[in-house]
Amino acid sequence: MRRIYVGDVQGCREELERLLEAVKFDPARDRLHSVGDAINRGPDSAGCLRLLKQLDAVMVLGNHELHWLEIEAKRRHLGKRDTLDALLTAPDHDELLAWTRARPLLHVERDVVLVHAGLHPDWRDADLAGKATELRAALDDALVRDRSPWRLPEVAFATSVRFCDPHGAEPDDDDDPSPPPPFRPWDDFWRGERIVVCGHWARRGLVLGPKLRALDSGCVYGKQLTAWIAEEQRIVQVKAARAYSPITA
Ligand SMILES: [Mn+2]
Repeated sequence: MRRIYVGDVQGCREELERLLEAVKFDPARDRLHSVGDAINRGPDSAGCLRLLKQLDAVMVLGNHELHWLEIEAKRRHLGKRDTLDALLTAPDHDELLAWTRARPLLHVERDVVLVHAGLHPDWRDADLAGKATELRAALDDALVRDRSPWRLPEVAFATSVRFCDPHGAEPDDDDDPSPPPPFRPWDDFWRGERIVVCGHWARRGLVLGPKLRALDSGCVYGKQLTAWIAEEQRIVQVKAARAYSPITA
C-alpha cells in the first residue's frame, strides 16, 4: 500500500482529480490522506469532500472544516470570501457533514503524524496517540454541548498555528510580516521521531525537512497542489487551474 498525502485542496476538485491521475492513484492499492482544509475559497467544496469520502481517505480537520461546523451550528455566518454555499445546499449535505464531523484532529501512524497546522511544543511524540484521542473527545464534547471548538486551545492550536514561542504561545498578528523573536515557525520547537505531515501555511509554501512535510503550496491561490508519497519518498505537484492571486491566509 502507498500512503499519499495531499496538501490543502480548498475546493479545488479538478486539481485533486488531476493529482490522483498524476500519482496513478489506485484505490485497491493506495490510501489517500488529506491535511484538512479540503473546503472553502475554491469552487467545489462539496465535490472535494465527496471524493475524499468515496475514496475512504484519511483526513484531519482544518480550520476551514471547523469554520463550516460553526456555520452549521449558527455560531458563525458565511464570510465574504467563503465559497461554501453549494456545500450547504448539496443533496448529500447531511452525509458529507456527518463524515466531516467524525474526522480526527491528529492522525498518528507508526512513522508519520498528520495534523492540519502544527503540533504544540508541550506535546510528547511518544504520547501523540493519547493526544489524538484526547483532542477528539474534547471536540466531541464541545459539539454535543453546542460550544465552539475554537474555545479549546489545543484544538485551535492544531488547526491554526503558524508561529509560536518555545511554550506554544502564539503572536497576536498573523504571519505577514513575520513576528519578531521569540516567535518562530512552530516546527522549530517540535522534536519527534515521526515525520509530521501538515498544511495550512500557503505563504510559507512547500517545506521539506528531515521530519517535516508541509504541503500547502497554495493551489487555491493559483500555485500548485502537492502530494507526498511516503513509500516512494516522492513529491508530485499539479498546477492550479486558476490564475495566481496574492495569498491572504
Ligand atoms: Mn488552514
